Amino acid sequence: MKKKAFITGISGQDGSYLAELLLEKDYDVYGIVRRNSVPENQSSRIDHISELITLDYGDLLDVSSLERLIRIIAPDEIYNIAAQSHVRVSMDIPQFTIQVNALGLLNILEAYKNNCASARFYQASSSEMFGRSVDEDGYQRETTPMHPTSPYGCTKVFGFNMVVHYRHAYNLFASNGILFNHESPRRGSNFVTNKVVKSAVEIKKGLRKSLPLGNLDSFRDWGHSKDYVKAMHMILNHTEPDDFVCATGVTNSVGDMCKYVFDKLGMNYLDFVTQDERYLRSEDLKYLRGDSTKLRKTFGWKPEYTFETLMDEMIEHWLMFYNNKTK
Ligand code: NAP
Ligand code: G4F
Repeated sequence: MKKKAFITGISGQDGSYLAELLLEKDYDVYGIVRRNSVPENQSSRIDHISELITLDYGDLLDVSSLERLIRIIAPDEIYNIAAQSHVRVSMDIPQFTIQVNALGLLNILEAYKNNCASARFYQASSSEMFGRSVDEDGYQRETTPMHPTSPYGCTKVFGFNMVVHYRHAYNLFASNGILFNHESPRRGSNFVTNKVVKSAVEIKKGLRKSLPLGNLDSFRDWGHSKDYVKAMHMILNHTEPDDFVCATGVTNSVGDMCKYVFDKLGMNYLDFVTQDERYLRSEDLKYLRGDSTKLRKTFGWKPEYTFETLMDEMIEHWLMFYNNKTK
């Protein structure tokens, strides 16, 4: 019998790559999408697999939809990938972020416990939970204390702890992937990597003159979403429920990333990048570098993409996009 996977956030960056991976592994893939007045706007990442997956309307804030679908589908694996995932936006809409990421997580945990407790449950936890903490050797790992610096980070700490609590209290196979930043051509264009790459290509094509950014001095450990969804599947197919950091171990500043991208396009980023306080955060997380030794030792996971090949793929994507547009 084919395994059944239920994915919240299937229309997002990770959800779309995860759905592709699970189809390759011969799963029946189910997912929820929120009602949107322009459905085309939210299905662009999964249009190419729409005939192969089963989509229903659902929302983390609507317990009835979660209960009903989990009961009817009876999935083997539940991936809770959905979230209000933008850290800066969580400072503008903190209550909404907490409702979706914290109460929404509780809604789906309850729907899982009450309707399909023999399934396995994955929670999309985040390196943003570490916030101000860095271990003495300059890395964050499973044992690093959590001191989040945003409403988003606080919701993810809540979600992480609830998953651990439900695992112990109700004997559930519920696991956390603590994923560091991961990107791709499917990344929302208001996250810094895709914003920089898309804008740099637009500048190269004469479509814009400058690139306003916020803090250029923060460091992130950037990997590729395709590598990270493989880790999600490994974590859920382990012999026991557990929590794992997934990261490349390499960190670069936003300024380093701008330099790499503009250099690749034959430009000097200092000629185009400006600082705009609209993109500064009231508190920014300054430094992330993950130690994923536990994941690597347990499953043999290692990323196929480097920072450079990730950026190259994103640059290639936007070059092709604008080349096709002007044909
Ligand atoms: P994303 O591209 O923003 O996708 C988020 C998905 O969640 C979208 O499909 C979105 O649907 C859906 N969603 C939002 N609110 C929902 C709700 N109330 N009910 C149902 N669905 C809802 O995010 P991502 O980069 O793929 O990240 C996936 C998950 O990993 C998120 O939980 C994020 O917080 C976490 N994470 C991401 C990273 C990273 O670097 N990418 C790192 C660590 C953890 P709409 O399109 O309708 O909004
Ligand atoms: O690309 P970002 O918005 O990602 P951020 O805040 O690190 O969050 C992402 O990674 C988390 C994992 O650690 C996920 F949990 C979360 O869901 C999301 O996927 O910003 C990265 C850095 C920040 O320091 C920000 O201040 O880039 C800096 N930055 C500078 N200028 C900017 C900009 N970020 C954005 N989005 N836009 C700017 O103009």
